[in-house]
Amino acid sequence: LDRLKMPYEERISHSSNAIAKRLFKIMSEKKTNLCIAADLTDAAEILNLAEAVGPHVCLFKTHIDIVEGFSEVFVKNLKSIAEKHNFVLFEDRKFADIGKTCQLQYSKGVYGVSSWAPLVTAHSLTGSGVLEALEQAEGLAERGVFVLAECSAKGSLIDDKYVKATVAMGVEKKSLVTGFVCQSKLFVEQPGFVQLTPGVQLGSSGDGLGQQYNTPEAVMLERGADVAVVGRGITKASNPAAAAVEYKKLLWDSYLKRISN
Ligand code: 5IU
Repeated sequence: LDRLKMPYEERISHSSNAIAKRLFKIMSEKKTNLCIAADLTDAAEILNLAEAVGPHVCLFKTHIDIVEGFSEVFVKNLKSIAEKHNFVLFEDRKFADIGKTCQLQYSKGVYGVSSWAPLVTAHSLTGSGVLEALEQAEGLAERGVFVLAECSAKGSLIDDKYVKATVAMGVEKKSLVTGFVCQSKLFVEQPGFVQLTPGVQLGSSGDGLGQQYNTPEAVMLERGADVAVVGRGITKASNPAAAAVEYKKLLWDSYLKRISN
């Protein structure tokens, strides 16, 4: 079984996680494997971005703690745009504490992430108790976690042993784990898991703060991405909707090329 050769819709039956199944279905239906990193700090601008790029993305990735103007109404509006355009809200929280603390951070506090984001990220650093805790927390009935296995930043301290142990930990918890955030083909024989790869931008190799970029073709064809994350390549474009269409097309064409040969 090689996930890289398998169409997304065929992978639904290989997954044990409700959000991975939903994601594969959305990707096949909308013909997009683009995740937008909506790293804007103004709540109204985030909603405008969601309306503009919504038809072209499968995932809408937020860092809710950078938003100025957060409110219950903001969440309600974001949820309704997600429903209208059929994409999944994804809070990139990168949980990294002991399980109990992560559980509280996920479900309580100002943001109440577990009530509106079906998908979040977590580090494996503190062990599988984090996954256990996120699974048991109150919140949406269907939920998924992307476990962070590799980082796009220059000088990341993650080594090979950590990467292997992370994938093993995630595979053990397949009811909850949607997939892995990584930069290379780590689990080609596990078609039920999704590879999410950030660090994608055309015409730039980095941001001067450690971020390293690859092209859409490179992440899809050489690095094994299933879903590519694009932030500033779209948000800083003069026309974000047009940029989203361009990235969507390049990513989808690369996917079609990959499964056809
Ligand atoms: N992100 C990365 N690299 C990683 C991980 C997360 O860039 O290895 I893990 C996040 C950070 C940001 C988005 O929210 O993905 C990338 O945004 P740009 O395309 O603007 O660099």
